[in-house]
Amino acid sequence: MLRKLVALSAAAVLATALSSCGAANNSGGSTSASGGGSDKITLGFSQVGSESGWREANTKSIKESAPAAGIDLKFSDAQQKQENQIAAIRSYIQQKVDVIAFSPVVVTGWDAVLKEAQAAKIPVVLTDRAVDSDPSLYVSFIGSDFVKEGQEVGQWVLDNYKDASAPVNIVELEGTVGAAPAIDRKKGFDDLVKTNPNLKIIASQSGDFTRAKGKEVMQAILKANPKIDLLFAHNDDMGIGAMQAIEEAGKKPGTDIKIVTIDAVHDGMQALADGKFNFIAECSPLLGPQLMDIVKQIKSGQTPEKRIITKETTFTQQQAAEALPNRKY
Ligand code: GYE
Repeated sequence: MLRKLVALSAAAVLATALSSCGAANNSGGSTSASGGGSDKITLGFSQVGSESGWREANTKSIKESAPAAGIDLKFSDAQQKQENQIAAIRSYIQQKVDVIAFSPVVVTGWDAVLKEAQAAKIPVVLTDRAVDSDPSLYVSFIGSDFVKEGQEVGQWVLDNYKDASAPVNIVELEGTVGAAPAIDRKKGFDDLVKTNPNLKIIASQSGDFTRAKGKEVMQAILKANPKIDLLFAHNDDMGIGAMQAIEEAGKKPGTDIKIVTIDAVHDGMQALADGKFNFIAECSPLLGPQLMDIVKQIKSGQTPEKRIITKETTFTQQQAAEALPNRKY
């Protein structure tokens, strides 16, 4: 009996191995139909770009978790351009992938391509960032609550300046114009900070979520404003770019100008542990395993939850020093 079972399961393993071989050959050679008789799932993923440490960790998480889940991944990087993402999604529709997932660079302008995917009966999963399209056009949306992240930073500012008698001059470096995390983090932060009339946002400009832009924009803001007390950057990378601008202007980041950010990627956590940043609200990029689970649920006929919110925390300087050795990204 036992021997028979072993033989049976060995045959099953062999059959699976053969069929996934077939799938690998098919996906390598042609762009016509996916599957080709195999049941390996094909996922087409359109990434925003490679603008930040967060994005790098997010890409790594997706690229590693697909093969681990036995999913065939087609990946493309849109270089922060919506037209590239739309072209990538259209190409996945043509290739008849099983599921399409993407992290939308901006909130608006997705209706047409999402309707094309729906007409082709290809389910779409949003990761990380939201769209303003009708929710019936996608199956599920996994990612953070960006308003909450902005509020967490805003609350730190409220708490740390509650006794301020003189005006506190705040600079805000916003993310990519029209992107969900830029809109929501600004709302969460500004609405809280406005409740204390001593806290003044004297400049608020986009640094496109990159280090280079963060530095360039901060240089100009520093020239125009002799007194800046605090910088809120919508991500660590812009905070690090701005930190360099502050140092080059002869000021001490973390002391002369306090810096609060969002993400908690390695370089941001290092700056926080070093006393150059003052507070970070975490935004986890490790969405890969969850995305693969959802793809499998969809393919097995289950209905995944419509909105899955990532769990995250916040870090002070001391907490960053403690957490740094065990961080994965
Ligand atoms: O915070 C930033 C990245 O959409 C949550 O995009 C993501 C943001 C992240 O460029 O670093």
